[in-house]
Amino acid sequence: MTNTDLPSSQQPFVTRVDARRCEVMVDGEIVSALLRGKLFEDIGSDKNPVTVGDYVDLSRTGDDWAIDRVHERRNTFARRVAGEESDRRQLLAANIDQVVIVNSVGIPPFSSMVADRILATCSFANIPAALVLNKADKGKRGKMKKIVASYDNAGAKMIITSAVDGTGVEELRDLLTNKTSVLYGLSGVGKSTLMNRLDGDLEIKTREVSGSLRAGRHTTSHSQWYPLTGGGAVIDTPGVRKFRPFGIPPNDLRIHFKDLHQFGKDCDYDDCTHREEASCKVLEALANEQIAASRYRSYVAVLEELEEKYGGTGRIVEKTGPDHKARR
Ligand SMILES: Nc1nc2c(ncn2[C@@H]2O[C@H](COP(=O)(O)OP(=O)(O)O)[C@@H](O)[C@H]2O)c(=O)[nH]1
Ligand SMILES: [Mg+2]
Ligand SMILES: [Zn+2]
Repeated sequence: MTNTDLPSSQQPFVTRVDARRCEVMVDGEIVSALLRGKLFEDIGSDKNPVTVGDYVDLSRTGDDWAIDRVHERRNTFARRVAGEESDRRQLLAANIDQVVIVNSVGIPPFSSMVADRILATCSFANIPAALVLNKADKGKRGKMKKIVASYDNAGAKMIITSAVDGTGVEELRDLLTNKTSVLYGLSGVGKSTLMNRLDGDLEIKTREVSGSLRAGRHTTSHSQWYPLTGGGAVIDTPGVRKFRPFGIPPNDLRIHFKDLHQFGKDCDYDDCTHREEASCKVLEALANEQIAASRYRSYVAVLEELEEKYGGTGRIVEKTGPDHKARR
């Protein structure tokens, strides 16, 4: 992508969302804007009508700005809402170039379950994904090698970093420059430290951007857009341990575990779920250690979760939100 695709200074876009208010970048300045009630009328299965990265139309009511319309989205990064509202989709970001999943090999320990759920979600949403293994200064070599090997054919670039000794920081900067990236990772993996190491201005910028608008509010529970000095932007999202994919029909999950699918496409049954089926090529590859056991476990866990949600493997009962039509 080129610089011209970055958020233009003309079209306002959302940099942060709260319950009934947003922060919107308008000609290089952040303004606070209300969400008009009508935005909530046609949101389908979505929990939230507006997300970070959305391009919006604004209007003024007295001294206040309000969002009238959300432009058609190029893509969405989303998860299933937890608990009672689990039939709904929670948008985390829109119009992004990639998702960077940040993990730690120190404390907290690496979680393949978190990474794998997001990788499948990104594949489904057609968004490139990369994996960062941070705190390499604390990781054991053998353990890190094993993690890297388990993602060999999973369809994501992997970068090993340390915000302490600077390992991989240049490579990470290259990955992020001139793109809009979602940073996803559990609290404590080192996202903020990495960003500040990568971009010395970022801390100052975030403080500038926050100003009085955000006084007294918690920043950790919301997605937040930050510009990078070298071009591009990152969207910091609060990581949850149980990231539930939304909208993937159980039967389609197979193709979103790319390393499994490499073998699974040759299974005897087109709809092989790779569990008990006879002469299943995935089970064979698993036995031959051509597929990481952790990846297979993640696949089965997500598949069972989706089957429970959909009432079986084949039935499709939910639709994704109204992404593909512009809202009026
Ligand atoms: N040893 C080590 N500690 C790190 C590294 N990166 C971050 N930390 C520490 O991990 C803790 C959490 O970092 P923070 O950036 O707040 O994590 P976030 O919640 O993902 O934003 C802090 O105490 C950091 O100093 C790293 O590469 N190595
Ligand atoms: Mg942080
Ligand atoms: Zn199979």
